[in-house]
Amino acid sequence: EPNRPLVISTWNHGIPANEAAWDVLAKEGGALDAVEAGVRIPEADPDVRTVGYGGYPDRDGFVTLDACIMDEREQCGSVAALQHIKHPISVARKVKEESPHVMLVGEGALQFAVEQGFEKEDLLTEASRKDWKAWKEDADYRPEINIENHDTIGMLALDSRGNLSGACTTSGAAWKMHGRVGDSPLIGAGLFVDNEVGAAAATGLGEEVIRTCGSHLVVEQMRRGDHPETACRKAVRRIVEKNESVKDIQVGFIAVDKQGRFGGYSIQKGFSFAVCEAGRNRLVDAPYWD
Ligand code: SD4
Repeated sequence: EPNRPLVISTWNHGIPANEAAWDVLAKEGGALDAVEAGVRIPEADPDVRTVGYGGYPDRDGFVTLDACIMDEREQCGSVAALQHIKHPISVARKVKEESPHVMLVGEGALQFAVEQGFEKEDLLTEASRKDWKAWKEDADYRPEINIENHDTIGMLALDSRGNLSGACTTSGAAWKMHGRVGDSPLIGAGLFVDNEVGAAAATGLGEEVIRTCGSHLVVEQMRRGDHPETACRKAVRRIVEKNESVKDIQVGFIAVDKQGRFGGYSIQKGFSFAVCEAGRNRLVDAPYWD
């Protein structure tokens, strides 16, 4: 018997996000609607400083958002370096459904969003502006591990019909260079779904996930028969092998397969993911390489 429906997402902000996704799944809604509804929760929450509204700006003070979404037909949509729109995941879905393209960036993505009826807003909250000002005092860019135990939200759902979808959304690395794009909006890096096999998502230092095609790698390992946790561990191992030292690098993966088995794995201690199955939502500490 496959274990479904099921939803899994990164970090402790995954708990309230899973609840919103579960509301959709429990009513026999589709995985795509579930993951969109789910990640919209941290996107709108000003206290989540790494996703959407209230997210940390880049080094020049601009909040620039990255997001992508992928469904059970392996159709996908993505936006990168998008400003002024609170729900980049919903713009990404519109790119998938209302444009002939997969990915829109920067000004063009904003233009498309406005055409689609999204409202332009100021996403830089007073709290994030203050932290940015404090950072500017010595402007030291050093990606920190597990900042406040949250980062990107990646979410994967298996619905009651057995279909898989995924979503990934972030404000990216705090104090990044203006124009920097991370792994989160890149299909195959921050997110990948193959409805015959499984789905995977990544969080952490995007540059490392991009250079290993992290989420695609996890799905391909599952295709070869690996359990989702083993598949995540092998993607972590690849990153570890490509770096002389991973002491200052954190990357975490989550994955779910077609049977509803799931798992996660990270380089460092401290990564957790939220799983909701049979209506029970809980936080799991991921195993790690160390
Ligand atoms: C990214 N994975 O943009 C995202 C989130 C992050 O440090 O800020 N990582 O790389």
